[in-house]
This record gives sequence, structure tokens and C-alpha cells, in this order.
Amino acid sequence: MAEVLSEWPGSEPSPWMLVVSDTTPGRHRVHESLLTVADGTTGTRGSLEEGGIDSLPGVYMAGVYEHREDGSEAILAIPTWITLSLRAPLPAGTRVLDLRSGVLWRTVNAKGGPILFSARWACLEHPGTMVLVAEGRSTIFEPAGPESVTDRATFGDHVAVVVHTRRQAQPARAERSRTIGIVRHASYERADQEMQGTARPDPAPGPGAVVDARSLLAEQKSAWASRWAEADIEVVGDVELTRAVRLALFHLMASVGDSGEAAVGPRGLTGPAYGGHVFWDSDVFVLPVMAATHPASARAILEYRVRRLSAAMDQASSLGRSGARFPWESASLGYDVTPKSGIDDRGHVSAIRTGELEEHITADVAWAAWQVAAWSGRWSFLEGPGRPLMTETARYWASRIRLDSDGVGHIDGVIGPDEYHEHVDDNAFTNLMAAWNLERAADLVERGSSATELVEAQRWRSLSRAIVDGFDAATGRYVQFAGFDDLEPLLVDDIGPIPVLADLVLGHDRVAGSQIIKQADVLMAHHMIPGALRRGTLRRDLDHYLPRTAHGSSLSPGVHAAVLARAGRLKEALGFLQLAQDIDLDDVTGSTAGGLHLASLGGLWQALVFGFAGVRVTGPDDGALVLDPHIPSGWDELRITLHWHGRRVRLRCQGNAVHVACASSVRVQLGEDAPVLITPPGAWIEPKTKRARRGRLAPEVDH
Ligand code: IFM
Repeated sequence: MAEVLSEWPGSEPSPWMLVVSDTTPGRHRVHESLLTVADGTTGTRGSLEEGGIDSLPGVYMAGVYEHREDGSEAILAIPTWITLSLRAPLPAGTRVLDLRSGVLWRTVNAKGGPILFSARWACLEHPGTMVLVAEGRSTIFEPAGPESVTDRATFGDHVAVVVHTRRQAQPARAERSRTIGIVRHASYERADQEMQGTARPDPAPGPGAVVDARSLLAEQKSAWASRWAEADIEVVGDVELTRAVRLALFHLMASVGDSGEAAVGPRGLTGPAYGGHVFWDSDVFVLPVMAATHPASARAILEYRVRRLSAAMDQASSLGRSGARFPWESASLGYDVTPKSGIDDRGHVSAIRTGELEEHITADVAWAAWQVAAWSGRWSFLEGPGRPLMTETARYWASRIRLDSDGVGHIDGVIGPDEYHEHVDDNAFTNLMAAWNLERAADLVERGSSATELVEAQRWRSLSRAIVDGFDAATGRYVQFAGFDDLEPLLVDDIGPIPVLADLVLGHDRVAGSQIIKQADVLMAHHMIPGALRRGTLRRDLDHYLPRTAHGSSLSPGVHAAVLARAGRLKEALGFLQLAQDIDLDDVTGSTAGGLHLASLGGLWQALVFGFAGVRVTGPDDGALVLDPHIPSGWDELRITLHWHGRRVRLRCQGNAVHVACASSVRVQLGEDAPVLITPPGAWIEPKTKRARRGRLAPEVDH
């Protein structure tokens, strides 16, 4: 024990460590979420070893849901393995989550010196295996039981747990008291692991074996060091921001497995909110981060969709449509598990219509599949298991679009990302995404298919061109949905400072009749498919929708930071970046107790990479990585590590110049300049176009 605990990293502020010594009442559960340790399949919330009345302890395993009597499914809350029997609760002390190694440390001091010292981690190399090492004054522990205990339990139909604890009286380390040392080793295993196609983790030492915590710790450090080597990100000159984005990446990497399938709920493995159901958060906010930093995890996210394609096809066919319609909320089987009603903060029961109407998820899944190909530079997934994700979703849209007597295509009766407005027609985001889905599926089919399929692909292209895209030539911007501009012209300033839950402040009906929107909607399309929108519209859409957006969803600030940065509006972008950074660290939405908002964490990374660095991938074939940095003058440098087209690329962005380091040649396109070939070990590139030469801070640009 002593050897492990002697590796305590200290609690000095560092961009690699989250230090929590705050004991504000009501923050305990927030800290439990923030201090979760996980290995991609199994997560343990950061509860104190002795629990506490305010605690929400728990272990969550990706994709392990309980089927409730009312027919619903929710991620199974499995009892935790970290509990120590103490005579009385202790102060929380100082807790340090070391992001470099994924180890959570705790030290509690009393008058005579330290009374408890612990370290725990989830072994990245042995998913499902966890270790706790603790040492404390003998007086804090309940009277000793046997020196070595093995507990076994099963939970639900799926999970088998073995916890082995070894407890030893230690020679006195502190002068005045004897100490007790504890090493605990827990192993959580899914009984249905093979069914999930997930490789069984390497066997960790069995119960009763002497666990060499020191060698497991060494392994842990090296496993996380390898992960960081392919993913690190740093804002030189801003320690807080660097810590926040590394914390975001840490929890994303810890919540997403990299073999078999990864069912990624909106709170990952950090908490039970939303029943752990899989939303578009996984495909759109988490997957791109993984595609760019750890491709095997992005592939596992898609595998979750591939295996539920037949459920999505059933759903389409039960609605009289062709192809596949993915559910808004999905759990074990891939059928829609969106609740039909909910109770708001004031105790009012209201209908939830997203399951019925939020259809853009179908195109989002296709978009995610395309991202994997665009980042990897390989068609193999799309030509193999991923192909139906493109084609069956396209078939769905082809059967969903209504052609009017003028041959114009419409999608009636949906909810867009802005969930304040229900049952709207021609939501620009949904229509643009559907059109994009049809075009990309046609591209794929045209790479080599039968004559019949080519005829179908032609139809997809003509439908994609026929569909209303929401562009209004009179204003030069996109209209969020048919009739949006005729709604009550309220602005968010009329309600209060952002973020604000406008539906709670004004009531559901008033908001639905107004132009107040919940989260990025038209701007979400600018974020996801910038090349599909008309040039010159980003600036006008920003001007129009920013004052109307309440940011009532944690998904919104990161996306706004990204599109504002891309447009060169850096001051505003930094404001939203700060909000994205604070969402969980400051519990801005009051809901972090139920787990971290993975989409917001992904949004923070995306804002830095796709927004401030202007990184864009265009497709599997296009041989250039597009960069267009807009770096605020307060940052010395933005450093990013990416995995693009099979190569590791390290970027250092300063102003609007970039140093590209690579081990094999890479073609890079800076802004609108012609692509250049960078050969190892790398080179600086600076923009040649007139626009960019004007100054260190690029002027506003519009794509
Ligand atoms: O997917 C989101 C949605 O966009 C807004 N409400 C919460 C969901 C889960 O995070």
C-alpha cells in the first residue's frame, strides 16, 4: 500500500489535475459525477468511501439496462464496491483526480496529521477491474473483521461482481497511531458479454490472489499515457481552459469503450440521468471527438447503431415507411424508449413528443458513419457493415419526403434540435440533414452498385434537390421552420440572462408561440454540414438566432462557441466557450448531480478543434486536412493532437498560422489556400490569401 500511496501527485493547481476541496452543501453529488473513474465499460462515481447522506453512489456499465415493470428501460445502478466501514463519517478532505493516470486520490487530515489516505482507479487495460488502496488510522475503522474477504454478487440478469478485500494492520507510519491498510480489488463482468460481441477483458488477478496494486498502477499510468499521446490538447496561456478540456476528454475517453459496441448515454458512465438512453449526443457530440483521437471508440459507437439497424427498420415499417428510422432514445434493443410524459421542476406533468417527432436522429446516425470514414480516410466501413446506415436511412427519407404539386419536397410535423417548438413543418435543420443524407448515400452507391441501385440513387439526388432547405432569399438567411418568422418576436433579453429555461419562465405554450429557441438549430446545421449551406449565411444566421437562443440545453454553448469562432467573432465565441467550460464544473444547469453532460464535454472539444482551429474533414477521398485557425490574442498557442487518415498529426496554432508535425506526409489546406504537402517532421504554414494576411486576428469570415 505504502508504495502506491507514496505516488500521491500533490494538490498544487495543474492543468492535469482536478482538485476538489470544496464542501459546499449540495455540491456533493456534483463532485461525485466529476470524480468518476471509468475504463470505457464500467464507471464508479466519485463517492466518499464512507458514503454520506447526500451521496448518490453507484457503478454503471455501458449498455447494461434494467427492464422495469412499466416497460421502460434505464441504466442499471449497481451497488458500489468502494465502501469502507468507518466508525463515523469523515470530512471529505482533499480529492485529486489525476487526469494523466485516471487515479482518484483522497487525503483527510485531522489535528494530529493524516487520518485517511486513499487512491482508486478503474483499470483501462482490464475493463471491469477496479482497485482501491487505502490507509488510515486504526481508530477510524470499525473493529477489524477477517484479514481477507471475498464477496460475490449478481445484479439484474447481467452483472456478476467479485470484490476481494485484504486488510492489514501496518507498522505505524504516522507517529501516534497504528494504521490499517486496505487493498480492494473488484471485478465487474457482464454475463452476456459474448452476446454483445465485446471481447472479454484480459483476466485480472482472481479473487483471493494477492493483487499487486503497484504493478496495476504502473500499467494504468502507461495505458493512460498512451491514450493521451494520441489525444492531448492544450491551450497554452490558459491553464483553466486546458484543464477543463482535458477533463472533458478524460471523461469522454473513460465513458466510451473501444471494442464491440459502445452504448453511450448522455451522461456516459458518470451518472444515471435520462436512464442512460442513447441520444444523438453520442453520434454527433461524442463520436467526432473519438473519430479524431481514438478511432476504435468511434467505430464502437457506430457498432451500437449497426446492431440495432433491424429495430430501426421495424420502426420505419411500422409507420408505413421504407428503410430505417432510428429512435430518438434507444437502450438495449434499439426500439424507441423515449418516455411519453415527464414531470417538470414545478411538478407539472407534460407530454414528451420527441420520441414521436424528433426525427433528425436518423440523419445524425448517417452523418456519424460518414465522419468515421472522413476521419479514417477509408471507405471500408461504409462499404461493409456501415453501408446500410447510409442507404437505409436515405430510403427512410425518400419515403418520408412529401412532394407537393409543384414538385417541391417537404418534411411535415417534426421537432428539430430546438425542442421548444413541436410539430413544425420543414425544419431547416432536419431538411438539410435529410438532403445531406440522401446525397452521401447516393455517393456511396455510385461507387459501384447494380443498375437498380443506381436508379434509386438518382432518385435520392433529385429528392435532395427538391426539398425545401429553409433559405429565404429576401433576408439571406435560413428560416428555422415554416412560419417561424411570424411567431411572437420575443428576444431572450426579454426573459433574462442566458442560459435560461425559457419554457419554465414563460410557460410551454407562450414559448411555443414565440421566436425563443432552446438550442442551436439552424446554427447546428452550420456546425455539422457547413459545406451544404449557402455562402454568406453564417453571419446572418448568427445575427438572427443568437438573440433568440435561450441555451436551455447544455448542448448549445459549445456549438455556438464553435460557429462564432469559425466566423471570426472571437469575443463572443470566448463567452460561449466559458459557458461550455462551466456547465459541469460549476453545475450551471443544476443537473450535474445526475452525471456529466457528455455532449457538452464533446462540444467544448469541438469548439476548440472545429471552431478555433477551424479543422474540417471533407470525406474519405479528399486528400487534405482543412485548417482555418482563429486564435484569440490572449492565448499563446492552441495545441491539438489528431488522428487523420491513419496518421497522427500534431497542430500548433498561433494567430492564423499553424505548425503541422507528422511522422508521415500529410496534405493540409489552410483556409482557402491551395493544399500543401507537409513532410516529416513538419513545418509552419501561414495563410497566403489576402483575407488572412491582414492581421494576427483574422477578420470575420463566412463559409
Ligand atoms: O439530446 C439532448 C437534447 O438535444 C436536449 N435535451 C437533452 C437531450 C439529452 O442530452
